Amino acid sequence: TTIACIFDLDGVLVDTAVYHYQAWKKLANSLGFDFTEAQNEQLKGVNRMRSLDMILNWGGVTKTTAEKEELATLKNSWYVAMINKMSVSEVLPGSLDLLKALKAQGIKIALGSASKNSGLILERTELGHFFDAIVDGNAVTTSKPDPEVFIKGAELLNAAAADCIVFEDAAAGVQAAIAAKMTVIGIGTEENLPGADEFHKDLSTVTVQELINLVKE
Ligand code: B16
Ligand code: MG
Repeated sequence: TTIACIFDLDGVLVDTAVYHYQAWKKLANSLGFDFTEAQNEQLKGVNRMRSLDMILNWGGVTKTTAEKEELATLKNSWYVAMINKMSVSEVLPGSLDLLKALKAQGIKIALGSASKNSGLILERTELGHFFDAIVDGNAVTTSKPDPEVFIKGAELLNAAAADCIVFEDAAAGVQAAIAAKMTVIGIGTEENLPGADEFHKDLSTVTVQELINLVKE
């Protein structure tokens, strides 16, 4: 078997959750309510408009569609200003080594992210050249837990779902990978990521041989 790997971006390859948190908090505060880190956890893997809906709901605030578009644009402008200053130092432990090892063995690599800002993040962190295919929030119509993002990634890599391994840090993303009938490595704990096939704290403990064995099973 030849395996193919599909990586989530935020929380797996880079740590952008802190920037999402700061930008959403600023927006919530401007609307007169607070936003906690626990709430931010629930937004992982969830797309921008759906995240805004959840936040407005927590704050007990109702907005029109046009107002929501404006609020999402405002939050994104703050977020983009922060990720614009990102550097290679913000690549999470083990990411670079695993990507290099996969490349060295000729294993195909795709991105499967909900973010519409993946291009800028990959550029600032200098990870873009590793990917044979990029599927992000600009390329899909349905959000995780829908499997669309991973199914598109596999198609672009010319890989069968059964040969694909997804790396995910969000419950919605693990569910999406399961729905796509792929093997999924949870970056986090079994408690937070029910249904994943294996769990790792970060990519530093993942080996290519382990991935090949997982798919052969
Ligand atoms: P943007 P991932 C997701 O990225 C984040 O986990 C989630 O918190 C964020 O709301 C979403 O991207 C959309 O991001 O506003 O930049 O389009 O984890 O799927 O790589
Ligand atoms: Mg993620």
